[in-house]
Amino acid sequence: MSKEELNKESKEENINVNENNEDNILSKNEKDDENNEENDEIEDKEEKEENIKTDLIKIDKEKQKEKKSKNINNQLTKIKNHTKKESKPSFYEINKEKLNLLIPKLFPKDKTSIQKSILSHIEHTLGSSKYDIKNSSLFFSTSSTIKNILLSRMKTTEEFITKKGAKKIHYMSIEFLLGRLLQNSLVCLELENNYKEALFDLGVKLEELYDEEKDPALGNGGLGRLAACYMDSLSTMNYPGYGYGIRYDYGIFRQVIQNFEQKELPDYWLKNGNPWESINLDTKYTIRFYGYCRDSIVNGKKYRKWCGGDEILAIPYDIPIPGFKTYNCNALRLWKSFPIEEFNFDMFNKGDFSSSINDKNSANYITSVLYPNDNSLNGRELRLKQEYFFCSATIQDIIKKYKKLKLPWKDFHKYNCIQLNDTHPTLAIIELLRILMDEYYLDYKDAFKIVKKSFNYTNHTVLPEALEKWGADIFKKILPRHLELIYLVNFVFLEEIKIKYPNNNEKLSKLSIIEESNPKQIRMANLCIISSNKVNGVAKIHSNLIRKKLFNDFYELSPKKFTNVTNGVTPRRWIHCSFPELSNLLTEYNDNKNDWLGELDILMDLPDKLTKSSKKKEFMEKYKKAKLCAKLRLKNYVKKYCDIDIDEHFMFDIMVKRIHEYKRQFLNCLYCVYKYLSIKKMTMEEKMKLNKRVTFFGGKSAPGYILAKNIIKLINIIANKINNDEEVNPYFKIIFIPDYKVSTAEIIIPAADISQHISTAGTEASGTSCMKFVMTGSIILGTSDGANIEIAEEIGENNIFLFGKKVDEVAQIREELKNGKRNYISDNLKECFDALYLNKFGDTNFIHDYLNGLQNGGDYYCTCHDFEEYIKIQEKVDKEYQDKEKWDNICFENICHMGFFSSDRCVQNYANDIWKIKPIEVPKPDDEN
Ligand code: NBG
Repeated sequence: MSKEELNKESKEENINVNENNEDNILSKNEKDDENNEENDEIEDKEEKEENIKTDLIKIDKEKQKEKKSKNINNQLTKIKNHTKKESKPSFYEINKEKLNLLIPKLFPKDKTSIQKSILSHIEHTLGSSKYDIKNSSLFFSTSSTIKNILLSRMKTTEEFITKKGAKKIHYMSIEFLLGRLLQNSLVCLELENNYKEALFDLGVKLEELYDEEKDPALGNGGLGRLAACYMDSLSTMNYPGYGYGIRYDYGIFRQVIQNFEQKELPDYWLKNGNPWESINLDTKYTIRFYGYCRDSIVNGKKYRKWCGGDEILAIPYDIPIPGFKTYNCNALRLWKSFPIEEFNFDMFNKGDFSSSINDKNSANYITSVLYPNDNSLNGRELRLKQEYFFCSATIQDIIKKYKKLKLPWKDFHKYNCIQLNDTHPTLAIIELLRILMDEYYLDYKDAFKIVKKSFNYTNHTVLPEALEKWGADIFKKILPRHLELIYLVNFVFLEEIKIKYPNNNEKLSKLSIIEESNPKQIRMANLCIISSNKVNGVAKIHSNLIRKKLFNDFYELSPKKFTNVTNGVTPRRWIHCSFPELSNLLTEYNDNKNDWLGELDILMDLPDKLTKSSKKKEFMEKYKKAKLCAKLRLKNYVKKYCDIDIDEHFMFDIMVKRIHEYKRQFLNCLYCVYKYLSIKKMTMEEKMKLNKRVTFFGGKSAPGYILAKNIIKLINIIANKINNDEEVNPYFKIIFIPDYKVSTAEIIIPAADISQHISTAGTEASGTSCMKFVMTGSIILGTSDGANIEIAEEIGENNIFLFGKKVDEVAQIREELKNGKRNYISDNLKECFDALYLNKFGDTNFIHDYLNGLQNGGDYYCTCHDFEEYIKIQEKVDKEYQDKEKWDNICFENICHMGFFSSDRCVQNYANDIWKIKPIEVPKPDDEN
């Protein structure tokens, strides 16, 4: 923009509108819109009138020149009225009667109609040849038959909840790790067996089609997967809710292991299309970046306006989210960025093709790639743009829907509740504030009241490196108006604090949204807490740490704001889909009813029922076989993808999660070193008594996280040595499974006998895979951290292997280390370190600096302090596994006591305590037969 234009733009604008008040939902801008529409109409009419006038005058001249203009005016009024009445009826109005008959019934249930429907999609949706039908097209067409059902249910659900005037929850998350959708959808619709049969009749195994689906891996780890589980449970529990996120073209990278190291490859999940989404071209929002702010005068009052800069479009892709055994089907709305104009034709015509598509490309970049970071911040400009992009689109969408209700602003929170899944969607707070103040002219006090009543914030980490902070300088450049508003929120808040704590600068600086560094930093969590109704942690211990440590000053200020909702996972995916043999068995012995999948607590009575009816033994025999199936599945997978043979009769010991220092894969790795060195020293007799074990690792490291990548390399080097040592490999093997993601988790988790969750106490906010492992029949070897603690409470301390320093002890050790106390290194640990220093497993020089650090006060995660206890508990595990019957029994009892960890319970907690929303059951839709 030229200087002149800028000056012209920045001149104060003088607008006159009627007195605005909060109850007046139509504000100036809207009135402007209406006025514009009215003006267009008037112009149209005027044009018509003009023509008619001329015609009439002609007639007049020819026939009755003496007639007065009065008559003409009469005529005109008539014609005017006539044009008004002539407005065209809508498509719906014309076809009202026919529509229900014409829209085909979309619910194929019997074998033939399922087959017909699939084949029709092959021919007509895909345009494939029936002479050469591949599994990939069968997958797409099968999914399309189901998507059709879900789409119409999704529309019915939306219409129904709008008609009922229900309050809705908008769940905002920058990640949704959905996993494959075909099987889950069939399970929800209770059509899995029907489809199995229909396809089998055509010579196709449904399971093979499941494998054709690419994982929509639009997340990093626990946070994104939790969002996906909550979407599933919201629909299942009939809560009116929407998910809002980003439709990345590239989700998390594909991990391959080359020369023992992680290599990242792009994973284009949309390569074969996505049968589940539908683009909604009727909905488009403009998103602005950069630009400047200026004053404008409305009704003699000064308002701010954000102008100039770049604009791009946000267009939604909707994915229907079915619930289990319900007609309710919510929508997950993922935004994709588009350029406002396709490309610059002028430049193209002048032959500058690459510049002509520059704008298009830079708009497309915004949603092209997911940042591959878990529990850490990547403070890049593009990431901030992604955050604002999806916040602005979401808030505009919520406002558009609310405006249709024609209700006053002050009631906004009675119809809408917005949950922030961590701080990444924080800008939604400021965006709502901005729109209310700058576009609807509410004053700050009223606008902020609405904001505060509408938002809630879930914290997912206490790790300082993961707490989002953004430099004020980058904000000023990209989001200048938002920066002004953040300063305003902070100013008003701190004024209140000054009254509450006079002359207390320390308090002010701790509570402030702004960290007074150079450049100034914006603390997103503080902004969230100040602007939210409720703040929650994700497990008891974590919520307490938030209250007592991380956000203690805020907690003291408003203790009631802080609450806990312990995480959970959906039993549909994590028991039924991932371990069908177990699921079918539980159903069989639950009087052939699978209601437990929708109400996990039902299983609580199963052990007693089996004992009473003397069926326990029979059941346990079948349970053993089911577990073997799961282990064989993993064995085959490992053979296929790692080319290593393993014995399914070994104990399967599994640790799969993102690689992170706090999760302590390194501790497990050291134990593997210790175990190897011990076996090497054993006599044959001693070896014969060993509990045979395969230790599995899996997980990705953030591409820039050097230490985590070194840990992956170390695991692979040690595994290579051990697996090729014939003195050791009959008793012990190590497998690193590459590219851990939702679909591989579904194969890996049910195969475990023991699973490891060994984070330093006080670091893992909750953890959710621990729940999946217990639900599918393995025992946890873990620390007193995150959800492990509550799992122990539910299943009993004797049914879990807990070890290691507790959270208070960790704090004490850290204090001592800080004060220069030497770290405790046991003889066993020293031996392991020495083996690594001497490169006994291969070249492990890359880890030597880390080892030096650990011994010299750098053991922040207490790996060395927990090592001896870890060895002891591992020995206990080996010993107890010898009594396989007892082991299986514990696993089964544990499965039956996991009801609390169903995500259905979680959404119920959120709904009752935080969102204050009620379930609304959608009746069977008209268009289903
Ligand atoms: C993760 C925690 C996990 C927790 C999930 C879901 C982030 C920032 N946090 O412990 O590390 O289970 O969130 O709550 O990814």
